[in-house]
Amino acid sequence: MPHPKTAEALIKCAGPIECSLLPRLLHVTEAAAIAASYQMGRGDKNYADQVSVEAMRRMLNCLDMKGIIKIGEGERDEAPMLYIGEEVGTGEGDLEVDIAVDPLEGTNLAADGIPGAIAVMAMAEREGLFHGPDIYMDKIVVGPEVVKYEKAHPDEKIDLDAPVIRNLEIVAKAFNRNIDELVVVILDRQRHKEKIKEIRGTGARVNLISDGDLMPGIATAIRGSGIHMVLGAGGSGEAVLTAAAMKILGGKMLARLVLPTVANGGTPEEIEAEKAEKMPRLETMGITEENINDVMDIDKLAPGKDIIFSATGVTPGILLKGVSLFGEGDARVHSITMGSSGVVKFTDTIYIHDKEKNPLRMG
Ligand code: VTB
Ligand code: MG
Ligand code: MG
Repeated sequence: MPHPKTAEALIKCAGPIECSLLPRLLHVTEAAAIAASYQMGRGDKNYADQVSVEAMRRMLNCLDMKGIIKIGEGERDEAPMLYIGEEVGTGEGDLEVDIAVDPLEGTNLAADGIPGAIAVMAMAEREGLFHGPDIYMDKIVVGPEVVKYEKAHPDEKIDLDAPVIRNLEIVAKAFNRNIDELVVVILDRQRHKEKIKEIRGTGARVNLISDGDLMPGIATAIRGSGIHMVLGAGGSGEAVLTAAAMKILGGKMLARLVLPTVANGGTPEEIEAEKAEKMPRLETMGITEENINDVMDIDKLAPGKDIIFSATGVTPGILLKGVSLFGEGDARVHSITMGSSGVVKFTDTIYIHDKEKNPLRMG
């Protein structure tokens, strides 16, 4: 019998998806990131996106599983590949998995060669990931320290609708520090103007970013990252991917669907037009005008018990380095992969075709 607290015990409690697919998931995001990296800084975000989608799809189709894309590149008629509902994998074996992908998260970042672009995906057993519509989610993301604090103080809970100061007070107490020592990450968007003012009003420090609030969300669950909270509305797919990682890492996340026209202050006509276009499809997913505003917690966003997650850096970011290219396809890539058992791997992979021409290198 292994000691219950050893890595051996963790590995043995991994579910079938984690056991069979976690090592392969790494290859999938690595391939997408390397493909994207050849397009880095070339100013063509659509092409960068396209090559990562193609690479991710090719790799996914090598995996022995019956996979269904639940969060993907869009509806079938607008996305030729990795569309919502697409079946991927060889179809061999017993594994039935639901899949969330963002082959190039931060297409602008990649196209402009600036930090924070990643290739990212998650998998779980059927119905293990919330598969909502491709709209926005408003969210709040914090790390496991806060979960621990809430357990000890049941009256003090992070609340999506509470004033930012209330939530930051809880985070400050959880970290045993002052609010002005905390950092909140939020997308730099007009729709967040008031929220940014409110955060600054608490004395907390703000990290405004142009794109890519998924890795900052994950960073809230990693001590030493210097990020304590992520707030604001962004893509719902990115939010579910964040939730998959936070479920594995034991963090907390609350989120609520919101139509982009509503979040971005559209006119009543624009809001009505978006509702008319999107509500019928939302209703087929059980989302109605009555429940669209419900707050979802991590168990609703990522209910799976056998979740796996992988992200590979395209350009350098807060947790991951970018891709380095050594010539003729040889590359070095940095990733984080993790699974529900509790394993978190930071990997530094080198792919070399010709060892004489490109001997293994330290950096
Ligand atoms: C966010 C952010 C993404 O889109 O989801 C954002 O995390 C939301 O879209 O990196 P808007 O640009 O409409 O605000 C990204 O910036 C790009 O996918
Ligand atoms: Mg995308
Ligand atoms: Mg994206």
